[in-house]
Amino acid sequence: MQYLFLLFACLLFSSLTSYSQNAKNYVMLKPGLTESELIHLAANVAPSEQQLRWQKMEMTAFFHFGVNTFTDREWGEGTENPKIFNPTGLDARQWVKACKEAGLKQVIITAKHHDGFCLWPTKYTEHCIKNSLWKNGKGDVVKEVADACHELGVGFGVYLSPWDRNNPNYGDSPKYNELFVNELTELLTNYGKVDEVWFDGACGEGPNGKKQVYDWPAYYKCIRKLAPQALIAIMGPDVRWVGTESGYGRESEWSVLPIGAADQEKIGETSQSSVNIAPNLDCQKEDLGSREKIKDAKGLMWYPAETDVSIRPGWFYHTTQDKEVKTPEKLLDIYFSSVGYNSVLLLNIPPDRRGLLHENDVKAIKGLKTLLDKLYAVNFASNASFNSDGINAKAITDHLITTYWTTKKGNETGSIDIILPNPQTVDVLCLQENITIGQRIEKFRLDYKDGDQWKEAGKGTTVGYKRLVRFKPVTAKVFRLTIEASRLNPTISELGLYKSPVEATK
Ligand code: FUL
Repeated sequence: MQYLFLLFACLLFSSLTSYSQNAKNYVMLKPGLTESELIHLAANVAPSEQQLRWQKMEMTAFFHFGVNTFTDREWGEGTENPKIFNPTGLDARQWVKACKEAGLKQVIITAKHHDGFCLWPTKYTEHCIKNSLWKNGKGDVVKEVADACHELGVGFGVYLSPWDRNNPNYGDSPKYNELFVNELTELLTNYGKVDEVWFDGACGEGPNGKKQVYDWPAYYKCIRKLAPQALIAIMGPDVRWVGTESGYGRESEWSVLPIGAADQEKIGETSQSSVNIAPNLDCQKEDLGSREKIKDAKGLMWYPAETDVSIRPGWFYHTTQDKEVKTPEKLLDIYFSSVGYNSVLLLNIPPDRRGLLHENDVKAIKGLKTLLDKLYAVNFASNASFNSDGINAKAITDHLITTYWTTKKGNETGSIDIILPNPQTVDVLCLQENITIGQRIEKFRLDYKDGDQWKEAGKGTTVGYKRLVRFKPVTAKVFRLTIEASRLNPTISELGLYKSPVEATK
């Protein structure tokens, strides 16, 4: 049910922050553009440097940890006795190391969840770790996680819940906003480099509950100033919620989304050189960025999807769920439907009451890594020869995102024949576009030659940073990728033909 709150928040959300007007990650549209002019502009919107770094990580981790771990709850009320927070053998290095070994490139710790309990010794509330029994109140979980990340070369992010059920100032908007900026300031100044700030949209205050008006522009300003490298996710302008908490994103996933009239007005209220917005959109809609969706846009921005899902039924650790940890096979399926659907996976692995990732969870992420290593062990296209009506097909297996195959000027369709040295059995197609110059492909198909006949193996719509298509295993020597529709000359940076260790069920 929590996702409903995220949805609710997404619907309400629209705000401003600062970017350079020259940044390519958005464009404002003049009235009177033809459809083709608009589509070409859309095809040239590209990620910011931070967004590109983030997208390339593919898999990241969430650590939900706090008083709920000890009360066995998902949403604490803020009335907990801080003394209950007392992990018996906390080892944040174990968390980060296990993630790193599983291929997860960044972690996000719930520095404060809705209960308001802070996992760092903040000056601004007594509902925090300094009043816990753990390390006689001298501990700092945020520091231990940050230090482990910096030591092991893993990205570090913080989740700070705007909804705070403990703080007496919550609902007194200016006072709470000031407190929230103070909390952010502590997190962004005392823990070294922070790579992502994750703002949750949940708020369960009932109709007579406290109404807090969040000062998003002030929060963003603080982050941009203190951590310019950090992405602001979910209730923020850099990364959007994919719209589910199941681990399954959408097959047609555009990273370029429309900016509507209301958002455009807000842009007008800010300085010309430093504007940006998070569009007001319903993240759960099936289609967010097709031609139909962007045709009346007032602007366009790069706003990619993040797929958050827990490895267990709950976000926090509960002993009763030790046997409900997702299997490596299930996690692989999720990988195909998140990373493979042009999104970044944010996998929650909640530390237990000892302050460790549970053995079952570690085993599951290790298992996922083994499956991924098997999947990517051989790219059957890597020693193929290519025949194409376009340019530079040899770039599609060079592991570089910025070198790519494309079509001759003005051609929005094209094809590449992939001729393997020997017939091989494959059931996965991996495609990547050169998103550093934009997302363009709208429709593609993979065929294989069976005798004299071409037969379809798989097909899809959008590609973006990465698109994985699973199909029934086919054995062939000659394959053909056809780009059937694109917003501008299509690009393919990388192409892979693989055999999955687990066959698709559909
Ligand atoms: C939701 C929250 O209410 C859950 O507790 C969890 O933190 C999830 C990631 O976001 O909105």
